[in-house]
Amino acid sequence: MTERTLIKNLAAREDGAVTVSGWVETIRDQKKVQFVILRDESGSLQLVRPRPEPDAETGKSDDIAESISALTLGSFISVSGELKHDERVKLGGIEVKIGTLDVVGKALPENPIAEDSSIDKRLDWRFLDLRRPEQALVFRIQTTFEHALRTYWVEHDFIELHTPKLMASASESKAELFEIEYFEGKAYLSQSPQFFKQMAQPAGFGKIFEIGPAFRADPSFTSRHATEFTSVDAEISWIDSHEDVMKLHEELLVAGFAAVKAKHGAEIEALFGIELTVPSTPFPRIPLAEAKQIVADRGYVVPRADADMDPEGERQISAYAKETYGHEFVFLTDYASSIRPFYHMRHEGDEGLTNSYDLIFNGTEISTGAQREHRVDVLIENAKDKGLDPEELDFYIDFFRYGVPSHGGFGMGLSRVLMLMLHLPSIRETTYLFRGPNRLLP
Ligand code: AMO
Repeated sequence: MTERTLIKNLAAREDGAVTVSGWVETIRDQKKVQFVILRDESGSLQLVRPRPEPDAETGKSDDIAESISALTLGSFISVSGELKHDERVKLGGIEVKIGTLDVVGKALPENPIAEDSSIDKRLDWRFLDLRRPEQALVFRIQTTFEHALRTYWVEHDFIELHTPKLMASASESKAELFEIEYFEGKAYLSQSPQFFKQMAQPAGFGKIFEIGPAFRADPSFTSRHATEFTSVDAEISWIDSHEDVMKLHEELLVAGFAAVKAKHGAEIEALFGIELTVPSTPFPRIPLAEAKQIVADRGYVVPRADADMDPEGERQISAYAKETYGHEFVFLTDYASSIRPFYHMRHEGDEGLTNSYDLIFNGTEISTGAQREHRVDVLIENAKDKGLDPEELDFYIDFFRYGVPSHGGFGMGLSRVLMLMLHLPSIRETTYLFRGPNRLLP
């Protein structure tokens, strides 16, 4: 391992010998002094070297000066030298005087992307795009957020699962299913861990979670859809209704946001200009039908009365929740059974509605949750009602034939949460490597 000090730790060190490593951000190759701004994963630093008098015969400075002159932007270098605190240095009041310089990975001179390059071009060169400090921050935030969720789950006795991503059938809409060759037959890429997270309930696991990939053959090019995304899922037994799932969901988000704010609040403010709010509980809850009426009263009519909220409807109801409750989150509840999957439990005494919800955050849906139908005869009827062949779903329906507790859960898109948390325009900015209808590289 290269012995190196992270740039962020230099300020607290005393003057003296250090080794720093990173990539070249800028070079000022002056006659008398050479300056290099070095960046590593923790910050940036000024490197300096007075240029020795040129050789009388060759007119050249020494080897180090020559290699500084030959440096290209983006090259990875390792430098040993003398750390010096000096208030006059604008960049953090410290600099390192170059003693030795090792060019470990030389970059081609032309950077294929610039700050104003289109998102598509930036994604073509994602590894260079990710060198921007705000991009690295997105993934530090993601790490902290996931860690906080896991900590919550572990402290509350959840079991972590890794369900298979190769499936024999669809778990969500058949229209968004990727079919692949599987030896002599066909298989499908998992759209959601839905069936297998539910299976943990008759298995007696009680409470489970998974953070894993989900695939949707969705041909759209919106800012919120990917063909592969990371789904955050939880499923719990012994619930009375979807209200219990919403409570869990709130607590998890509070834990996640509190951890992100505590660790990255200042950086988020500096790099994204956002003061992160840890949501208060309970989040507002509005039945979908009422939400549509509220939106209509604001002058926007959701195109189809029997359909889900559309993106503009989501923005409008979110604006309403912000104005009325001062809240960035809002649960829309009691979706019509006509627009929900067969496995959502329907209202006792009103078959037309389900014990389900969508969670809207800053104008966009981030999650769907529900109480599941666990009574096998009702489940079969609901499947038939949706035009599904219960025989095709027999492996799933078997889960309910040998005893199962009441249960429910939710699925939440990780990149969407981050996009909306940081007010970024697209999940392309908050997905490490975005996958869409026309993007499989890099
Ligand atoms: P749903 O299909 O609503 O529900 O998906 C849950 C959440 O996953 C995210 N998501 C997506 N993110 C990026 N690109 C996509 N193409 C995409 N599709 C969905 C969204 C969405 O809210 N099985 C149920 C969940 C459950 O009931 O437990 C399900 O998958 O943030």
